[in-house]
This record gives sequence, structure tokens and C-alpha cells, in this order.
Amino acid sequence: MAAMKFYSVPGTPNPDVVHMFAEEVGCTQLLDVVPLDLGKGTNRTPDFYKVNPLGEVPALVLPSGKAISESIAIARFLDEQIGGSSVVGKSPEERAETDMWIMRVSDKILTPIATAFQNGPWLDFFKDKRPGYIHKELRDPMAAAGKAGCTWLNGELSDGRTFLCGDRFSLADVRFYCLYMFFTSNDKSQAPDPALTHLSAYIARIKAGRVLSPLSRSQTASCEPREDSHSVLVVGYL
Ligand SMILES: N[C@@H](CCC(=O)N[C@@H](CS)C(=O)NCC(=O)O)C(=O)O
Repeated sequence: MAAMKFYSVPGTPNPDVVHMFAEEVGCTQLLDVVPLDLGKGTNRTPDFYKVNPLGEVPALVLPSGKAISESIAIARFLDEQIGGSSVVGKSPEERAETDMWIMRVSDKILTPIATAFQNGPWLDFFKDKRPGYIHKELRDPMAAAGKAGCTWLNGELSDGRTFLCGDRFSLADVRFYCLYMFFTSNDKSQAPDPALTHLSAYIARIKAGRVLSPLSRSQTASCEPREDSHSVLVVGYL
């Protein structure tokens, strides 16, 4: 299969889900990366709205000409092109387990911490780009919900499993890692809680054993927020 146009901003969390997934399953050759610049707003032009009406990255243009967005949908499409992988799941049970963990950590952690971020330190950046979704009142309750979710996940991980789906490294780990690292590193008030030792050890295991995204590579193994973390955003933005 020929490479497909992949609109991306490497170093931002959702595009990095696809980059990390493609590295993991060995299909980077399918992606013809078209870099956009969120700071300059090249994702919010009439041309790009034709690719993704939400104006968000990533987006993949399929051989038929149809464009799809949503990092998980793109990863699943790529997975099918290569005949499937354990990362998505080799059986209906494994695939269901992957989806279960994608949804669990999205609902309990990733959506809350992303919402807190977008309505907190990056409210000015997002308020014109996502009209109707940005409300500063959301910041504190969403941050609190994200912390509750992290405490819950830490408890789950205390059973000694290696990854979310046990011994199997999955797309749920890829997504959790890319988004969690980004938001907790770029928003000091949402920095990882050192008391959540099982969560920190899980993150360190992923970092130690995987080909990581450009952003993820720049994080420290202990997942402590970087002193210069704000500069990551200046390059990347969400
Ligand atoms: N649910 C989407 C989220 C996409 C998303 O929020 N992308 C961010 C980058 S990580 C973006 O395009 N932000 C810039 C903007 O909204 O202008 C996915 O999984 O791909």
C-alpha cells in the first residue's frame, strides 16, 4: 500500500498516539507526514476544514480520498492494513479489552485533565478555536476529577500488572502515555502525584521499553514536570 497523507503536528498528544502506534507495529512507511503549525493556525484554514471539519490533528487521507480524523480511528485503520497486531488485539476478547481501557482512562482521567488544561493555562489559546467548549469554571472541577481518576488507576495498577491490559502492551497504553505525559508535564498544577507509585512505575515501564514520540522522548523518566515545560507548548501546542 502506498503511503497516505497524514496531517500531523509531531510533539502534540493526539498525533503522537498515531506516531507511537506506527512505530510500535512497524508501519511508519504508510504515513506521508504533512506537518501543520498550530501556532500559525495552518490547521484552521478553509482547506484543512475540508480534511477535518473540526480543524484538529491528526487526520489521514485514505486511498479512496476520504479523510478520517480521531487518533484511535486512524490507528485502527492502520492496524487493519498490516493484518492486525497485539497492540489493538489479536482476538475479539483482546480488542474489547483494549477498547475498554481506552474508554476507562479517557472518561476518568484524560478527558478531565485535557479539559482542565484547555480551560486553565491555555484558555486564551483555545477560546477562539473551540467556541462554546471553553469555560474557565471547568478548570478546577475537571482537574479534581482527573486527580480522582489517577488515584483510581493507581489502585488498579497495584495488582502487579505490567500494562493496562496485563502483559499485553496495547493502544490504550499508547494513548494514555501520550496524553497523560503531555498534560501533566505542561500544567504544573496537574503534575504527577509522587504518592501514586504504581502509576509512576507504569509510566516508567512504557518509557523504558518503547519507541516514543518526540514529545515523550523529551520527558524525564520520573515524569516530574520539566522546569522548561512551557517551552514544549510553544513548540507544540495542543
Ligand atoms: N479526539 C481527537 C482530538 C484531536 C485534538 O484535540 N487535536 C489537537 C492536537 S493534540 C488539536 O488539533 N489542537 C489544535 C486546535 O484545536 O486548534 C483525536 O483523538 O485525534
